[in-house]
Amino acid sequence: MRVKRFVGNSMQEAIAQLKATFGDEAVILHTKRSRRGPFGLFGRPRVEIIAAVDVLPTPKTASVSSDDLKALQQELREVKGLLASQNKETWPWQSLYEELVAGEVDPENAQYLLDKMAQMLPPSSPPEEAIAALKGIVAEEIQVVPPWDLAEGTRVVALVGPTGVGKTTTIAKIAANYTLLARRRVSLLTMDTYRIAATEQLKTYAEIIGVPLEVVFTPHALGEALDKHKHCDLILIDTAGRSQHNKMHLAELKAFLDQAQPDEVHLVLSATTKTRDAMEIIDGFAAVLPLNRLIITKLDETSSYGMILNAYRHLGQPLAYVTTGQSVPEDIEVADPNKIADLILGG
Ligand SMILES: Nc1nc2c(ncn2[C@@H]2O[C@H](COP(=O)(O)OP(=O)(O)O)[C@@H](O)[C@H]2O)c(=O)[nH]1
Ligand SMILES: [Mg+2]
Repeated sequence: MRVKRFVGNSMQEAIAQLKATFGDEAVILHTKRSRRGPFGLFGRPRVEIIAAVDVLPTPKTASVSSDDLKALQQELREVKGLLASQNKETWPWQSLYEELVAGEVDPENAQYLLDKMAQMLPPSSPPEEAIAALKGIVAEEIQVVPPWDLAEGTRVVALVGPTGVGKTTTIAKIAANYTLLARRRVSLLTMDTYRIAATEQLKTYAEIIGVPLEVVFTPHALGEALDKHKHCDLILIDTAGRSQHNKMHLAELKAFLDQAQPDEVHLVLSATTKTRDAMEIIDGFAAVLPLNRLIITKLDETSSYGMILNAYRHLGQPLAYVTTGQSVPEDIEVADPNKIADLILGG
C-alpha cells in the first residue's frame, strides 16, 4: 500500500492530483482545509488530502506488447487446463468413464450412459454399486427381439453386410436350429454368385442340414424362387458381401431386395470391426436398404465389446443374434441384453 499527501487550492484540484497519481482505486483517508496566511488567516484557502492505494495502477497510456499478450494468453490456457483436469479428477465417475472408453465404448456413448447413471446414484456410491447400475442402464438401452415363433405365414429374412463377417455361416446356423431343433420348414436362397466358393459353401450346409437351396442370378429369378418356396415357414436369403463404398454393388443388392420385399433385413457386423468403420458401414448400407435388425458375429475374436453398443446405438434397430465361433449350428445365441452388458462392463 502506498500513502501520499496531495495539496491543492481547492478540493477539485487536490482530487485531480490524487487521480493522476493513484487512479480511481485510491481511498481518501483524511482531508483538511486551511489558509496559507500567518496563523492560517487571510491567506488563500488550501485543501490537503491524504490518500492510499493498494497497488499503483498502470498508467493509461502504457501499451501492452504482443509478447505480453501472448504470454498472458498462454497462462490463461494453462490455468484453464488445470481447472479442467481438476474438474475431471473430482468427477466421481472418471475411472468408470475411462474403463468404458478402454472397452471401446465410444466417448459420447460413455458420457451418455454415465449421465444417466449420475441421475440415479449419489456421487459417493461405492464402485460396485455404480457398475451394477451401469450394467442395468446398458441392458435397458439395448433392444433385442425374441426368436421368431413362425406360427403362421412365411417369414422372409435377408442378411446383408461386408465380406467375411459371417453372413453365410450365420444363415447355416439359423437354418440348422430352426430345421433340426424347432422342426420348421426352412429354405435358403442365395444371390452370392460372385464367388463360386461362396455358393458351394452354402450348398454344403444346405445338404448337411437337409434344406432346399436356390441360387439366383437376377432380381426376377429371386421373385420366382420366393414364390416357389412360399409354403416354407422361414426363407433365409444370403447375399454377397458388399463394401459400403461401392455404390454400384449396393444398388445391385437393393434391386434384389426391392424384388424380394423381405420381412426383415439384418445387417451383419463383426465384433472385431473398429467402431468408426462399423458406423461407416451402417451409414452406407442404411442409405440404400431398409435395415431393421442387427447381428453381431465373432464375439469370440475380441475382448472389448463396446463396439456392440456403439453399432446398436448408431443403427437404432434391435439386436437379433450374436455369434460366438465357427461351429455350425451351436455358436449362435439370441441376443441377451444382460449378457452384453456383462461383456461390456466385465462379467
Ligand atoms: N471366430 C468366428 N469366426 C466366424 C464366426 N462366424 C463366421 N466365422 C468365420 O468367418 C469366416 C467368413 O464367414 P462367412 O460366413 O463365409 O462370411 P460371409 O462372407 O459374410 O458370408 C469363415 O471362416 C467363418 O467360419 C464367429 O462367430 N466366430
Ligand atoms: Mg457369404
